[in-house]
Amino acid sequence: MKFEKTNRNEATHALRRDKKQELRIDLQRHNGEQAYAVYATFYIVDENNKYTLTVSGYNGIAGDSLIYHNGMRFTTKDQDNDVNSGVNCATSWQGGWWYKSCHHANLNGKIRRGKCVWLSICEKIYKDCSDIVKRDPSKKGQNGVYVIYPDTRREVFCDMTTDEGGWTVIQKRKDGDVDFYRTWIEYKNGFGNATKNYWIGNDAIHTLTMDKNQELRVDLQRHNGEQAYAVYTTFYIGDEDSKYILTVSGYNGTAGDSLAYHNGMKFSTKDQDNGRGSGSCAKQRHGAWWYDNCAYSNLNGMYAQSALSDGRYPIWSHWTGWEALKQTVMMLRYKQ
Ligand SMILES: [Ca+2]
Ligand SMILES: [Ca+2]
Repeated sequence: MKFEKTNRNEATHALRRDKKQELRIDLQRHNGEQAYAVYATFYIVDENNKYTLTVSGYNGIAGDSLIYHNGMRFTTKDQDNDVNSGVNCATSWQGGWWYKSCHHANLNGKIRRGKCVWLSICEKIYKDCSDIVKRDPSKKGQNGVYVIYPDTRREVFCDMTTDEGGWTVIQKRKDGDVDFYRTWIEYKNGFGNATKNYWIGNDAIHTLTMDKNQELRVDLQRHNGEQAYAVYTTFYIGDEDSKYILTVSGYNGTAGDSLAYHNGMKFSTKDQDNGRGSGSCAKQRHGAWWYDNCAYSNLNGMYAQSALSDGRYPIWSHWTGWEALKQTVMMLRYKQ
């Protein structure tokens, strides 16, 4: 189905009512270059709910400029439902759209040379590290810090070498410079710095995995230098309302499966205990994780400068018991 200029939102809603439609967007630049974006999930609700947009499962070469609009209501020049309190985005950008503050995509806007209607093309905006490699193959093999936009602007480390590269690092620990014993809101938004020690943020992990088509790789290193890894063919977490509930399965690797125990668990922090056991596992284990009662893995635990043994440290028990690990990396990649 073509996605043409239209104000027939009722028809669009009716078409999407069964929530089983995919969306394809075809774009052409003034210089003739073409690109496309496909979304596995696309539907809007009825007028009473201002035609709120649900979109996810991007694939393509145009970049994901629509995810910015996910969850937004429709705005026209005579009805301002955007989240920009200063202006009506429809008036400012001469269109009708699921404006936020205001847009990354603006396909109903006035099309003029030099006016950007799909930001990820105009400004080379990438959803994740696999999007970077796919759209810019020269980055293959170039490990480092990149800017991506899974939900909002984030600096992350991209592993562009391991198993063909394209991995978005969501957790990284190299030393004790950054304190990981933090609050719910800090884990929600992310903290640290992309070169050495950081957590990308639970909202970002949710957005990155919401199409349920990501694999997870965990790389671990002991203080004596030994390394091991675990790969999971299925990894996604729910949104904040679900307490970022974890779904993980399909283990393969050398480290053993220390996440299986945490499958189906909610995330807990020192100030929000969602674990099923009595007491706060986040406090007992000095970290933040999908604790049950309590943990077989604890990669956000207290950093140790040597191979001390205690459940409060960053551990992966199926590999080395309660031995504090020196380095950890958790990273995601879109499954082909
Ligand atoms: Ca407004
Ligand atoms: Ca508890």
